[in-house]
Amino acid sequence: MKDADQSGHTPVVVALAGGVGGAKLAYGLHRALGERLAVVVNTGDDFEHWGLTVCPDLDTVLYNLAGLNNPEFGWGLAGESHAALAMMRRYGGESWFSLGDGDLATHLLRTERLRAGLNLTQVTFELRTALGVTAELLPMSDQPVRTVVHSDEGVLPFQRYFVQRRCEPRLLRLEFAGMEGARPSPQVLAALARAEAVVLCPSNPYLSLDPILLLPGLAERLRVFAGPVVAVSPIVGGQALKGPAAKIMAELGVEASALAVAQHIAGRIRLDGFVLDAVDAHLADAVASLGVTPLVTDTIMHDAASKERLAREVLALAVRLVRRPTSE
Ligand code: FO1
Repeated sequence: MKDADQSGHTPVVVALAGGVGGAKLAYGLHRALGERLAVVVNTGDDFEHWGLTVCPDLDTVLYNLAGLNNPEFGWGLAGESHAALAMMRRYGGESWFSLGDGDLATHLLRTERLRAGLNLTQVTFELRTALGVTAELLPMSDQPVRTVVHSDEGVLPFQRYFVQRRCEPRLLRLEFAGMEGARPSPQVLAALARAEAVVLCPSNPYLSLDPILLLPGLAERLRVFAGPVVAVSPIVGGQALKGPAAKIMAELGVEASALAVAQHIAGRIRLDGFVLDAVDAHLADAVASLGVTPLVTDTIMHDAASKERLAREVLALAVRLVRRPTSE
């Protein structure tokens, strides 16, 4: 990988991310790369709420990159008030999804701009620019894809399953409605054309990464991508650092382990490198037997310094994995 691009606007790393775990590494990558980073974000979690278009994963990455996120939850804004939510509750309206007052402004503006005819990529550009985020922030597609959970309690739209039902119903299978008609946006394809490495952030492989990787044409594009493709495990010691990944894997009949994550991703795309936590060091040989170079390190990101340190280790792995011409 070359050093910083002199033109100043060309991202050299494309990161694929979902919610909180992905946003943490995206923050570290942003500190390391500045505007040489493009983050492609899952939109399968998006939904309509209070008549507004809400994009939880996009907003989680946006707020993290801008340094505005709630440090406790990882999603939402720091120091939020909830006056609108309280009033909605008094009216007997929908109050299961905790929208803060500041966050509400994001959804109001996004919805207004979408209704004015902009697409989600254009609106997201406006939002991230206004918040001073210099990395490209790209929804995976401008066509709606909606994650639908088929569970033992019936069919649930994603946020109803995740937030309202706290992932309690047993997951039978996932559906990504609209996937067949969706395409990676031109900006995503342009970012990949400029990129020298692709990083899969430690996001839920089933809920957050699959919607991106299953976009028609995306896996094929990654297959011919010349640079290294590196992923970071969201599973540490058989547990998800955040969210229901381990529970979902068990329900899908897959052992919740970093190795299973590597196998899952390597089944979708060409994977060159995989970062797993020191507590999972015993799985490194099995990862290597998949033809994937393992890197064992501390993957827990608890502050800005640890996010940047992990990001720099991931980038160093990618540099090591740049494929040399066979004559060398
Ligand atoms: N997650 C919750 O568990 N409860 C909430 O009430 C909630 C509200 C919320 C509001 C805005 C936003 O951008 C995200 C929010 N999230 C909430 C997180 C989000 O729904 C999930 O973490 C992701 O969709 C999964 O990646």
